[in-house]
Amino acid sequence: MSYASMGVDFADLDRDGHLDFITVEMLSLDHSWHLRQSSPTQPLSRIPGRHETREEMARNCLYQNRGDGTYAELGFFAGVAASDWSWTPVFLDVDLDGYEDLLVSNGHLHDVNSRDVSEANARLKAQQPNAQANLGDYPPLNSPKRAFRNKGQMRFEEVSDAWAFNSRAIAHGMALIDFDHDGDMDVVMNAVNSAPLIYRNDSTAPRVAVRLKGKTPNTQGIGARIRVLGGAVPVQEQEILAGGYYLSGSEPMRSFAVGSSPKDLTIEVRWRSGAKSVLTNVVPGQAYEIDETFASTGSPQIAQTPTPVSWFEPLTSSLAVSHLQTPHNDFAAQPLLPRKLSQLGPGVCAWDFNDDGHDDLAVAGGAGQPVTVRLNDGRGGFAPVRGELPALPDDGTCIAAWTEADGTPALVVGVANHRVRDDARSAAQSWKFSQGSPVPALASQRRYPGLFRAGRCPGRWLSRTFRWGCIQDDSLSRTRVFSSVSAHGYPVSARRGTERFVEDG
Ligand SMILES: [Ca+2]
Ligand SMILES: [Ca+2]
Ligand SMILES: [Ca+2]
Ligand SMILES: [Ca+2]
Repeated sequence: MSYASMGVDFADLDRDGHLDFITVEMLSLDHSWHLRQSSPTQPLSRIPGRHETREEMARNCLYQNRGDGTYAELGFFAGVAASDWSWTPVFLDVDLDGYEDLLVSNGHLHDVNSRDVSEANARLKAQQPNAQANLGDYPPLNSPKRAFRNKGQMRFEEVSDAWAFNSRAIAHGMALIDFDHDGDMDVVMNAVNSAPLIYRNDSTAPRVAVRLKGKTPNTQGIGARIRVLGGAVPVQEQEILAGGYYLSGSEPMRSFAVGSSPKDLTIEVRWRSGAKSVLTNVVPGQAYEIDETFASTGSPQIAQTPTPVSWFEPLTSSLAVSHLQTPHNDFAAQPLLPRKLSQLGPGVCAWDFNDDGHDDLAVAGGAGQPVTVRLNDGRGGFAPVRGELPALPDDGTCIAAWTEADGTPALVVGVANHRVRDDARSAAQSWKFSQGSPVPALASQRRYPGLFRAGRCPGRWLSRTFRWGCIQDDSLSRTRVFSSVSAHGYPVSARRGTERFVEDG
């Protein structure tokens, strides 16, 4: 979730019938600004599954509706993670190709996220304890307004300059109005200490415009949903809103892309009362006003929550494995991390540690927690392994198992090195299994087929053992296959006896 969530807007960006949405923040698209700015806020310690402590990002977040009550956050993937100090995001199909594009108002009178100025103020305060920080010390933030064209499939390209939507006036509110009555929505924004910004939409693509005449008291049809079928894409749907943008409200009209060869162009309106209007043989290039008086009657629609189909039976309680998560502020040591790495969760792997034909489960622990091994009884039950494994000195990361040539199962666990850095400590711990019980593998016995280890961050801050790779034996496969194993704990996938690991220096 965006930390400040300055503004929000909704649209079905991929035309799959489900509303997607964006929350905007303050991350800059300008590289030098990006490096100078940061929020002074300390991050929350995230508790998995608790939404009130979910991770907060100093950037825009774009949520794709999966249609099952969950969302995928695609800000970086979509190319809309940064739009400077933003206020109002507006989804508007500017080029009328059937897909809503994104416009963002931004800027601020004072760039109070400037770490340069904050640092200078802190130095001054150290020299002159009575000195007061002055808001005027922070320079104005005259960022260009931002436009992003929807390329489809949840990808956007930044087109602020190409679309001449790049004024550096400080703008907060934004509203849509068809000023020139040509059926497309034009844009107006306030500009602090100067004249408002008015952008005429010069798209020439075919369109139809729709206004609603609702029954009293909802005469503008607020909340009604308008669908256009047979236009530039099979179905377009928009809702008439009241307000919704930062201190701004738009004209209650909607514009739809017709495309070059419309087929059976139809407008459907689902009114808040449940009534429905259907208009067929719609002609492109026209503005339609649809009157609720002539709509067919109906009942208000109640959103149905899909009932999930259960394909699995949860066995979590029989595992009796709880992850120990000790809060840690990764950003204190590495302020440029995009997100925390200390809460990725442990690796897991399945292997038959007692050679009874049933794969057992091993889970790497958090800092201060041992690796947990559960033996599978083949009937859905899991029992603790005999013997104890010691607590890990830092977060367990990846975990992998194999069976040695003499038939002895072995287990290796990566150990992170970011809470208390100790470069002398081993980056991995390993055990062999004797009749299903773990026995520490002494250094002299560590006959890893080879282990490749790698850090996750450049430099020394969070080095070592966040990712491993498996390199298959040349002599067997004649090809090298590098398979990365992330800290999320994807198990190493290799046939018994064929896996070979290579350890870096
Ligand atoms: Ca969608
Ligand atoms: Ca578009
Ligand atoms: Ca217009
Ligand atoms: Ca077993």
